[in-house]
Amino acid sequence: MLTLGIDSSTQSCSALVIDVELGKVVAEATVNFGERLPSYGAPNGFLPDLPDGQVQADPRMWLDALELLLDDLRERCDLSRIRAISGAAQQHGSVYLKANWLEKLGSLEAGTALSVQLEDCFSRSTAPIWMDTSTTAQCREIARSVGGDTVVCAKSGSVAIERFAGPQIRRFYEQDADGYEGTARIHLISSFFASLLCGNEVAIDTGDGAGMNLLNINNWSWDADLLEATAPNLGSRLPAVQVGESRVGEVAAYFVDRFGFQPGTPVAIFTGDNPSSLVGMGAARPGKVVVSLGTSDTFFAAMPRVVADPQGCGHVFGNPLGGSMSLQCFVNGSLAREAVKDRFGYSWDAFTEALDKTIPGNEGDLMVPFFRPEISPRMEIHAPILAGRTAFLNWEDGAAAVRACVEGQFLNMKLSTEWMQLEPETVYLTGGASANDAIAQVAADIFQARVERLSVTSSVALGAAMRAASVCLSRSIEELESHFCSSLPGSERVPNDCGAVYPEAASRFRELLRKEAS
Ligand code: ADP
Ligand code: XUL
Repeated sequence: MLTLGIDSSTQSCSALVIDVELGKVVAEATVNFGERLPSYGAPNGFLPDLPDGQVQADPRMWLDALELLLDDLRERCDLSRIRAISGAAQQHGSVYLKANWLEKLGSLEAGTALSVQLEDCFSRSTAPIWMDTSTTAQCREIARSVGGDTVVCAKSGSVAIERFAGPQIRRFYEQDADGYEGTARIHLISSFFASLLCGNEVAIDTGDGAGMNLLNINNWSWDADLLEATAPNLGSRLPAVQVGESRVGEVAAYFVDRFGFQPGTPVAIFTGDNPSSLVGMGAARPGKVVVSLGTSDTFFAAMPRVVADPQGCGHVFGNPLGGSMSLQCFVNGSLAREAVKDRFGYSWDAFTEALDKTIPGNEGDLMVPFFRPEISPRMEIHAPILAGRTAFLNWEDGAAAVRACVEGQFLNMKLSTEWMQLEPETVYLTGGASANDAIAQVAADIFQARVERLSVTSSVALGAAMRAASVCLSRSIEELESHFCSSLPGSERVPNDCGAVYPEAASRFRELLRKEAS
């Protein structure tokens, strides 16, 4: 019995097929946007260097990637054997569609690419994604109109925040009123994909929906005040909201004809990449802390009760298996590690060697590794802050720079997530950089916790395949976790006794942040 999980992330689109009965991964495929679709001019999955902090991507690139992905996958696996499908996407990105989308969706023809058939359906040619920081004014306007950020946070689980879809929608409405008027439907990337797959309008789930500043987390429905504060008649432009345990349709004829899926294959609602990873890491019930080292670094956990971040940087999202989850997102994740790596012309092996040959605390060389504006904490800077020896300050010591970057990232993560009141004994690592043992060791040392990695590395796609099995085929989550969420033997990292090194480094780090902010 096979199920398919799809993950449309920032830099790539991936798929995982699992055999639910045998407890095995059957096939995997991944399409990197920059490598496979260079004509979209998005080497890291978004259009570089747009003005005013805007970060956007062409949604047709995501459609082409989905088709390449399914073509690759069908070479490895008979897609007619798939019995259920679900998926996830990078959170917060919004897709703007005209009224003709609703007609086109139901009449897609297998002979022509999705990107071509849907070309006329976009009322906004590029979609803002989670890295966008252009909406500070709109965040203020929304907060002011509902009674302040405390109210926005109590309603939506987060203060009004730049990358969330609501402020992005408001900016579109303000800057292009005609474009907004011509928009019949606004989807999140996850619900856009689910709608395509079903050939029908599909709801937004509570996990991804909570990343919009529009959903009330107390009753999981659109909040009338937030809708009104964001843009006129917004409610009529949004899909419905449903919980993560919803079956939302059957695979559309387009995918049956084009890729050989079985007609009638059920589809479970899609969610955000982080909520999906929560499931894929076997962490959907409270007790585990997950750190994902992808394009963004994220720190998240299922929550027994909802607590809000007093700094206003953290979030509460719906947990796809019920209840809620807390999450903190760090923009300066993999791209910051890559910036240091590339500055010294290192490979990942050389980067790892640099970590191995330097010592905890980095002999005092410390970095606030923000190469682009950060959101946890909010800081409008474009270059890292350094403190330490002269060679380090002058970027002449590659090894020290590498350690300072990685230590700075985990010190910041530890300080920024104190509000969640979690003192993990084990941190579960996932995402592209989690395979790196030297990075995992720094995480263990700074959190003073065991670090484990799972055998399946693509936790977002795995979570989607598991949800498909649970929602559409009634398989128990406990059983799925026991098959798919076991630790990779030998991958555990145990913390070194670092004495007062990191508490002291954390105080110096906090001081550097304080000075920069003042
Ligand atoms: P996303 O899902 O956000 O698109 P991934 O979780 O797939 O991202 O992570 C991709 C990132 O992983 C790359 O940008 C790269 O920086 C990082 N990465 C890949 N291999 C290594 C490695 N050996 N060490 C550290 N980072 C790595
Ligand atoms: C979470 C966030 C990112 C994106 C992309 O709030 O903005 O983690 O989901 O991975």
